[in-house]
Amino acid sequence: MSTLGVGIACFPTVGGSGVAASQLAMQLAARGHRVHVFSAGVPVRLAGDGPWTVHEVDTSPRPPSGAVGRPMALARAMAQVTVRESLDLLHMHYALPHGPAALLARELVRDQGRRPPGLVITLHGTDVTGLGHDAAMRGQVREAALGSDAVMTPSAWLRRVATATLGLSPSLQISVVPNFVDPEAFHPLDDGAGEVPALFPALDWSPGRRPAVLLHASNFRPVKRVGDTVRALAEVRRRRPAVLVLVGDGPERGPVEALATSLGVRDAVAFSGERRSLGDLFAHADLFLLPSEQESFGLAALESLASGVPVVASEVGGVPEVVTHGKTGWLVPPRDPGAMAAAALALLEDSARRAAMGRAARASALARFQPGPIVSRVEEIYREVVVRVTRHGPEDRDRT
Ligand code: GMT
Repeated sequence: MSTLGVGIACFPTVGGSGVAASQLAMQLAARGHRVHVFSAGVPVRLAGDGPWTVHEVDTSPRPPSGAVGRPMALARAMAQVTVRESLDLLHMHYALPHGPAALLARELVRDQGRRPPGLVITLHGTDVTGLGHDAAMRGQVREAALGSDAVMTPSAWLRRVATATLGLSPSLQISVVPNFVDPEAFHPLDDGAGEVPALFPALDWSPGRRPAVLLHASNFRPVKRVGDTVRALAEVRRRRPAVLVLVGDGPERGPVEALATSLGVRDAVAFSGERRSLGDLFAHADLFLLPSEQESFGLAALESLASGVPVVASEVGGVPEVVTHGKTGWLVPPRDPGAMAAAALALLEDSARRAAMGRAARASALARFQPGPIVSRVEEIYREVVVRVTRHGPEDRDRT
């Protein structure tokens, strides 16, 4: 089958949409497609030098929380590369600012008398659940979805919410394409506590005495409620030794550290910052905690499942499509660190059950979220778009 020229726009930072986009870029490049990534920097998870090209553009490095600046620089870069490299389509990850930039890029290409690229957009989460509720931004998100030739969401839950929040026609096709995980990069390990002890050198890590290791990874935005992992840790430590490794960075980093100090658990919390490679840290955790207020999918939870580590998560959004309550993890009400601690303690105190859940977690990740079939589904959508755009021009969607 012929290969495609694909432009991917995403955030370079550690958040799930940038990670998902980077993984897709790498998989597509490995399948021989010509991949061009547009981002404010080299995305953290775009591993090493591969057969892709990164275009560093002056644009938003992370999901915007307020008004979006003019997306002109990104639009110009995408239009230029589309023409120069004969790209077939542009795939936007997260609606703003990428969606409006792509619409503009398509016009710039058309103005040059060249064939405009197909536009594909993945709505990832807060672009709908946050921006979609802001009167000023909702219109832009809606325009981006309606102006695209294909729309994807990572969960069926987000598809429903996007349709309702953006006032889209129920007949508008939105394809559910879940996030995927590389089972080689995230896999179970059985060789002790890996690099975690070095994060807590004062503790006794000898077998039988080691503390339980709780892990959380995110972009530390308020929606992640990272403070609840610290509150849960404090509860767990009333009953047994435990530490918490916090991976990532973002606006809540300072307040979370202050909370750990005020709860008297600062020495039991390690902030490992943003990292390119996470697999070993995940595999050495006993439990992964995801106390989000809202979550369209929960890519970090999936990475934990692939690592054979059960997940204790809020029962919100698309999380139940990823974590099966009682089988691969435990779902608790959001904003309830006490419930999260109780679930964690129950699993930590029943090591046979936790081990069985860990095996089920890995099996579920392998059965449902391997890259192969999911990337093939994306390719299928791309090809449909290219055929449609070549035959009829960019889709003129029903704007009612
Ligand atoms: O919506 C966001 O917060 C941004 C995005 C990100 O960049 O972190 O995360 C979303 O996209 C991920 C990849 O599809 C999903 O795994 C996350 O669940 C989703 N975050 C939320 O819905 C809060």
